[in-house]
This record gives sequence, structure tokens and C-alpha cells, in this order.
Amino acid sequence: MATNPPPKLQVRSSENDRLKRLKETFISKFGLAPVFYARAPGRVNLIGEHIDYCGYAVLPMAIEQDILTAVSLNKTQVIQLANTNPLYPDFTSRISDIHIDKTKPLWHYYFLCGLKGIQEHFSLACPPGINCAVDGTIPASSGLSSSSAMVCCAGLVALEANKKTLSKVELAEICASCERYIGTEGGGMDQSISFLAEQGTAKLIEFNPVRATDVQLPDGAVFVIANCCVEMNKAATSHFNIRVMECRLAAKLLSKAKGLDWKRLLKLGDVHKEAGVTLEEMLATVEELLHPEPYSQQEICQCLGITLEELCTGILSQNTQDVTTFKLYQRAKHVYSEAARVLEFKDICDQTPAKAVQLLGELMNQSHVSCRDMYECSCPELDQLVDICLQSGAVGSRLTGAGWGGCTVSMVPNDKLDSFLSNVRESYYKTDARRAALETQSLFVTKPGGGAAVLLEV
Ligand code: ADP
Ligand code: NG1
Repeated sequence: MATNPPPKLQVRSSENDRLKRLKETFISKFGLAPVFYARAPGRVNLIGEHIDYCGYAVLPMAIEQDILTAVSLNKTQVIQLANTNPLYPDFTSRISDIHIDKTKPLWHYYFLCGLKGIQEHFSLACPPGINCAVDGTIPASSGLSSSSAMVCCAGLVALEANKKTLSKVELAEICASCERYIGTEGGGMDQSISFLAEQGTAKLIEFNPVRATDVQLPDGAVFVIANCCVEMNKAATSHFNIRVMECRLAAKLLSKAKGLDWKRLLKLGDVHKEAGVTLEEMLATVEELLHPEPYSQQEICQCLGITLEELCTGILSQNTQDVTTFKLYQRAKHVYSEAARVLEFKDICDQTPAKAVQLLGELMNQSHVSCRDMYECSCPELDQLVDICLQSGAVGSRLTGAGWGGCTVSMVPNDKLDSFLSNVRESYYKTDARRAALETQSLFVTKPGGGAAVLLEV
């Protein structure tokens, strides 16, 4: 029996409107009642952006919005998916014919990632067929991890359908790996918090192996999410993977220049560990060994003593092989400085000095500037929204998640919350008809929510 598996909670669909509606959808689609439900939450990352895939700790919390599924099994070994959102068409396939196309991220591929991850983990020769209706409340492609919530929920559905058990940590690790079937080279933050979250506390998530430590956020302020209403689908573009590859190349160049085993090392965090120095010293090393001008493929090959063919097939991902220049200095500076900010944030939360809220806000602001200027993962709408949030009374505001669109997270003193919300509404949402239509789901206060669970009707 696995230790610390996701909980199985008892529910009554008659007392929960959303479950009731989902149950009705399920019955109308499949002609029978679901045998269990599963949910996995999205998350907001408070600080530590684009560093999980470099091996560094991040500091997210689960949000209330989630992917909720109703499930029954079938003996025909068919996977049948339906969705309450008409944007996402029904899908049917034989369970043995699972196919995930990296070039076109259709919604059901995220579900299939989770399913495939569990089937492969247990080498399941003859898994049962699954009927599943999905209902999601996380704004998609907005940095709140709707895709990982889908993968995690599907992983949990497959686990329960096959009567297997795994710990939350094992599930997080499997789901982080299997989401890569869709083509994005993510780091594991989203899947870890989706399984390991607990109501009332943010978490410091560390990797290799995955560990989660409670972080009590200070009284006196709340976190507010605001969506800039620009969507950025990570798997449909190469923005995200280019950054992962730039970090990988920076790790290789730095480790080669330092006489480390550069062929084995893939992450900036591993270079740091092997060098055995502080993060400040790593920042100085970046200044000394990398240059701010972009590196061409040729220069990288020269530095590493490899051919173009070896660079493309041995190091770069499929969708980054055509990229001609890479900014290594800027990306490494962001990663090492952001890793230090996460640790400072955690220390302040632990020690709660008198000015805790102010100090945390400053770290969030520094994080946004670094994401914007060094990592170049912001966009004009996000920058405008961050400015408006700060002018409206937030002590700190930053983009959250992958960026290039999506949400900001702001830390707002309790006594400024009402004026903050009405100012942001007026200055950002009411100025544009499309944004105004999306406002209610785009601007909201959030509190640390609980993690993924199987729900059983009593
Ligand atoms: P995010 O930052 O939210 O993880 P991604 O661009 O990585 O954004 O993934 C968004 C994709 O996840 C959507 O395009 C869709 O394919 C899938 N997705 C998200 N929410 C749902 C949902 N409720 N139902 C079906 N698919 C969803
Ligand atoms: P979102 O915001 O869900 O696109 C992505 C990655 C994370 C992390 C953040 C940036 C995936 C599944 N998620 O999150 O691992 O790298 O960007 O901090 O790739």
C-alpha cells in the first residue's frame, strides 16, 4: 500500500450543484451513473518562475478552480471523453491505440498523457475502458495550470480505474514526466502542487525528489489573481521550450568552462550544486563566463566542441532546432537570482518580521522585473496590468506561470482590497469590451486550496 496517497472523500451530488450538473451530463452522454469522481486543482505560483526545470524550489499554492471528472468503466476497452464546455469536442478511441500528437495540442491529448503515464508505470496489459465527463473551471492558457490539472486528474482517474495506489509524490513525478508527451519540457511544479497542496498553506516545492514544505503566508494581506486576457498555449508555440533549451545550453557552457562534466549536466541547478558555491557566486560566474550578446548555434557548437548535428539531435528539443540565436547570459541571471528570491520569500514567511508584507511584495516586484527584462516572458498587457495593480494599492505584483499572457498575482493589504479591486476593474477591465465580458472570472481573491482527490458518492 502506497504511503500518503491522494485522499478519497465522500460526497453527495444532491448537495453540490456542480457535481449534480456533471452527473446529469454524464448520464445523458453515457446512459448510466458515474461510479466515482476525481478532481485536481490549478495553482498560482507566488514566486519562483521558470526555475523548476532548472532544479530550483518554487513557491505555489493550489487555487479553488479545478478539473473535475465523473467516471465509469466499460468492458469494451474504449476511452470515451465528453466535456461540459462545447469548445472541447467529444473523443473516443480504443484504449490500446492512444496517440498523442506533439505538433497539435488537442484537449484530449492532455487527458491521454495522464492515462498513458499510469498505464506505462504499471505496464498495464489490459486496462479497462473508461467513460469520463470533464468539467473545468481554470481559465485555460493563463498561467494557472489548467493543462497540468487535466493531466493530474486523468492520472488519478486511471489509477482508480485500475484499482492501483500510489503516493501523492509518485503521482506528481509520473504526471510531470507524462505531460512531456505533449511536447513541453516543464519542470514539475504544477503537478507537484496539484497533488501535494493542502488547504490553508502555500508550499515550498523542491525537486529530485519532490518534497513539499508548508509556508504560512503572513496575515494582513491577500493574494489577488488578475488575468490580462491574453492566452498563450505553451504546447502550440515554442516560446516555453526555447527558454528551457536556453537554460540547458547555459548550464552546458558554464559547466564546460568550469571543467565540470558538461555532457551529463542539463540544469543550471546541477551546475550550481557541482560547483559547490553560493547563488551569489553563481551570478558572478555568469558575469564572468557568459556574454550578454545572443549566442549563435555556431558559437555554441564551438564552445562545446560539437557539431551542429549533435546540438540539434542531442541537446535541443524537436521544436527548437530551427532557433538561430539563444540568450544564455540573461536567462542564467534570471534563474540564479529568482532561485535566491524564493529562499528569501520562504525565510520571511517563516520569520515574520514586522515589515513582512512589504518585504515579500518587494521580492515579487523584483521577480516581475527579472521575468520581463531578463527572461522576456512577459507581454505588454501583463506589464500594464502589473503597473495598474501596483498603482491600485498592491505591495507586490508579478506575472505568474509561464507568462507571455495569462495572469498576474498581487499581494494586497487587507484594508486596501476593496479599493484595489474597483481600481483594477475600472483601469484594466472596463476599458475594453472583451476584457469587460471576462472580468468576473478574471479578477478574484485566492486562498491556498486542497490537493487532488478521488470523490466517492455516499
Ligand atoms: P495552462 O497555463 O492553463 O496550463 P496550456 O496552454 O499549457 O495552459 O494548456 C491549456 C490547454 O489545456 C487548453 O488549450 C486545453 O487543450 C486544455 N484544457 C484546459 N482546460 C480544459 C478544460 N476545462 N477542458 C478541456 N481541456 C482543457
Ligand atoms: P504554466 O503556467 O502551467 O504554463 C509552466 C510549466 C511549469 C513552470 C512554469 C513557469 C508545464 C506543465 N508547466 O507552467 O513547470 O516551468 O511554466 O514557472 O510545463
